[in-house]
Amino acid sequence: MKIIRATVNVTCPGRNFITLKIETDEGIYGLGDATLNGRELAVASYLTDHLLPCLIGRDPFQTEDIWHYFYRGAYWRRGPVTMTAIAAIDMALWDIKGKALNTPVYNLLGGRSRSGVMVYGHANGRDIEETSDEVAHYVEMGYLAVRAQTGIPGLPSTYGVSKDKMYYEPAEKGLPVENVWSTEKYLFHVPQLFEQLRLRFGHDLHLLHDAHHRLTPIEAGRLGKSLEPYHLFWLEDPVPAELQEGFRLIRQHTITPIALGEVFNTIWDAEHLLREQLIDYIRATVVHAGGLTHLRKIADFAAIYHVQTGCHGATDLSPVSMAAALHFGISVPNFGIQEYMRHTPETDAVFPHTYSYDGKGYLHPGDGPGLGVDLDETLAAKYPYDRAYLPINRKLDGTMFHW
Ligand code: CS2
Ligand code: MG
Repeated sequence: MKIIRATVNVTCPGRNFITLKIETDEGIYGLGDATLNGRELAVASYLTDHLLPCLIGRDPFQTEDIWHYFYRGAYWRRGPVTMTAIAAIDMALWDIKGKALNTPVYNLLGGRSRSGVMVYGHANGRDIEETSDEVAHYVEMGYLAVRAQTGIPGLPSTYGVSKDKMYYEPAEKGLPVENVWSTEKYLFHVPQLFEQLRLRFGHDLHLLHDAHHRLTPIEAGRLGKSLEPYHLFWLEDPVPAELQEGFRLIRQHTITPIALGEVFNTIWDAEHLLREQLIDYIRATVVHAGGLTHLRKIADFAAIYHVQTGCHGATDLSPVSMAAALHFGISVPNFGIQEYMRHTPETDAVFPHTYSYDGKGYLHPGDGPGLGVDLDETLAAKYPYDRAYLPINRKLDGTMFHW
């Protein structure tokens, strides 16, 4: 079997998605997600202008050799653009392999290790009461785990609180929206949210929270300690992760589990964190961390240090990523949880898929060959690219901060 064509699809059914399609001489094709929210066209060009010419004529079964050809062969290694492009190629090759062998990709990753993939949804509200009602909505939908994000009194906006309740907003059209931030107001308010959630929902429901890279290690230690009575499933991205050893300080102050890594793109971003057991869940995802081939290696290394997977799954990752994530999640031994933000009906129509939510808190990848996702190119063509940016964030005094 040989690769005869590789093309990049750009579509915007409410938000921009980049999809790679790799076609073979036997009529089988595979899809890979190449979406990097807010920087989509950089990956589209990296694929079209640099990588895809090198793919033509190659054997699509050679997933390892092709991965290393583009990783080691690039000279300029790592980074979100490079690794998202490699991820898209890798996902598409696994899709082809599954279709050619007439088996779901999870059977090529070790087979099913569990009956379903436990997921968490995103509840958000302008205040604690509204957020709590949104958590109730997810409980009614059967979710066993819910992330809760609430507006902060005194701040006009904050991360994770969107205008609508089900579908995630960023990135937004036009130039970057400017948010304002106050760590002091945030640290004072968040424990009150989880106190109310535990009073209303009891202690069985898994509760998660995303600090979205905005604290210092000692502030994260303070927040983690203040949340201990509410035993969160995890506190996510407490601190920007460039300084991996900074997480040692958090560990000295709190037993609240830490999740990190949705912005990681290779194992090297997490090696120190994992080896020193400074985190409990690794969030690296199939679309930004080099595809299934590399994500398996990250998960296996993490397993040595008792770290479980908790892959990123926001709506800026396309249904192609979600499909691949579920084949990974149903098979990986040290599975923890999978983020699941529902796509809009428009997006689901562009990307028809076999994965499904069972109403009891679990997603299932489906049992068809390959990844079980497709791209309706005719429909996709109706949604031209529409440049959009993630917000930026400033402190109350105007200091540029982490979004
Ligand atoms: C967030 C993401 O889902 C999450 O945990 O951190 O929504 C993140 O803000 C976006 O994926 C950025 O594109
Ligand atoms: Mg996050």
